[in-house]
Amino acid sequence: MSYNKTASITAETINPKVKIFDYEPCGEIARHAERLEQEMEKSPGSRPFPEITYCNLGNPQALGQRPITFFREVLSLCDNPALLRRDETRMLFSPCAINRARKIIESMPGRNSGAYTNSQGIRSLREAVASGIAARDGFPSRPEDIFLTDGASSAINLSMQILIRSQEDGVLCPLPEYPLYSASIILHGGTMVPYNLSEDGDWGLEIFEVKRCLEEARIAGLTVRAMVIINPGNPTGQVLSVTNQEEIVEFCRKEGLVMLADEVYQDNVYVEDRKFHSFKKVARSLGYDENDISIVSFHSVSMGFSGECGRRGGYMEICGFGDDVMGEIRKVASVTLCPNIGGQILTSLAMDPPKLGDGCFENFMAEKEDIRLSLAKRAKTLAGAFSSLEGMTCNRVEGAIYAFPRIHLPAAAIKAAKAEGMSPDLFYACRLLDATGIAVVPGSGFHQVSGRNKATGTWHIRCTILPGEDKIKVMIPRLKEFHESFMNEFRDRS
Ligand code: DCS
Repeated sequence: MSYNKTASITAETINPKVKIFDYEPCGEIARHAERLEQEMEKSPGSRPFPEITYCNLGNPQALGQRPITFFREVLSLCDNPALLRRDETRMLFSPCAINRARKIIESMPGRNSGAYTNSQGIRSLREAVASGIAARDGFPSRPEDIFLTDGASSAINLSMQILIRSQEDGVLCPLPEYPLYSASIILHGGTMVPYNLSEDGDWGLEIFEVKRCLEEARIAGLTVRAMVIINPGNPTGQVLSVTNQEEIVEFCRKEGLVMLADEVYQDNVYVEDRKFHSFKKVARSLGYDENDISIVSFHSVSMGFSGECGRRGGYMEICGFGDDVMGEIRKVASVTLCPNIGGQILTSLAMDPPKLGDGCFENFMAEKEDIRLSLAKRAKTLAGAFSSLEGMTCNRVEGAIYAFPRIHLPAAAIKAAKAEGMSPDLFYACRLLDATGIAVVPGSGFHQVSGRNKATGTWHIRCTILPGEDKIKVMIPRLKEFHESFMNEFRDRS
């Protein structure tokens, strides 16, 4: 590869913040998997497995999840309104998709899906989202408070942009964390203040731990401005209890922290004894309104039953900021002109889906429930399979789309990893990929091992539960066979 050392930008002169962060779900293992895939294309049969199973990303449709018919029908009609004037359309599309598409087309600038829209998103689609939130929570929601965004990622970045003034500003984030947070905080010049989730307590959030981290950060001179909570959790898969959520709300309110509630997995809950409750609902149920607490909630069409992550749709709802601040946020949003229209449409459909009495309600519900039930089955099967392996323990996958088992690696494996200049979990993940074609993310990619973390020295992998049930059936014996041979190779022989 050629490069120019005298170029006006080099690895030495690039913005140093860019070099500090890493983003492991698309990192080392993903690159290695792609290399293997190319190699296998060139020489089929060169590896002892037929294909790469990409369990490193939460990418539902890449792993076989089918899109919801109603969503795709509405999207196609919005993109091709000429179809609405043709007779065949009534045979090919459901009447409720046709009606919804007509309504949406009416509200698009120039009745065209290729125009810039309001920077906050099309008003009628924000109304749909607000009405969906109100129906979900039983508390009002206003379209003025909704920003439609290109996935939750852009909303999270925008929040960091407006919150972080300097390195002295801190943001509390869970560990293990979803690494978008550390990346975004670093890029915006702030300081991440990690708090540990408790693996022994089903990855629950212990408020005394958060308090300890907040106090330490304040002593170190930081102004802690916000607290990130991911519920259901990534990579940890826990669903917080309402009591726990109430404690968190009380804590943020007393400490004057903005709550950044990442709720992108709200439709991915699999166990009977846990239910998703939005933080806004919990705060309102406690009697707190926007004068008492500021909450920014994030949601997305990437996960859940829609799984439309490549469409880049999502929203944030901002409650408890003054009008002047909202004006500044609108200005920041306007710099990128507008979120993409397909994502806006999908977000409105996911939050305001067909209702009982609409022609396609039954079909929509059947497709949605099919996906949820199958994911629940896969969550249980994979967590069970990991737990059954020697030296592995895996907490219940209550929600989200990942199993996060802990591996108790033999000392010889840790030594071998060091010799290769790798962290032990990366070493394990590389070996697993080479032997089975299964790509997972090493736990250290979620910064689960930090200097302050009492779990230092624990090793994990994150494996998505998204491969279809048939694929999982094939994956598990391969996983077992690999693990046994790995443990035999490195077994402590003291
Ligand atoms: N928040 C959480 C907790 C996430 O897990 C993700 C995606 C996002 C936000 C951003 O999603 P969108 O921008 O697509 O709405 N999680 C990635 C992951 O960990 N693997 O694949 C996707």
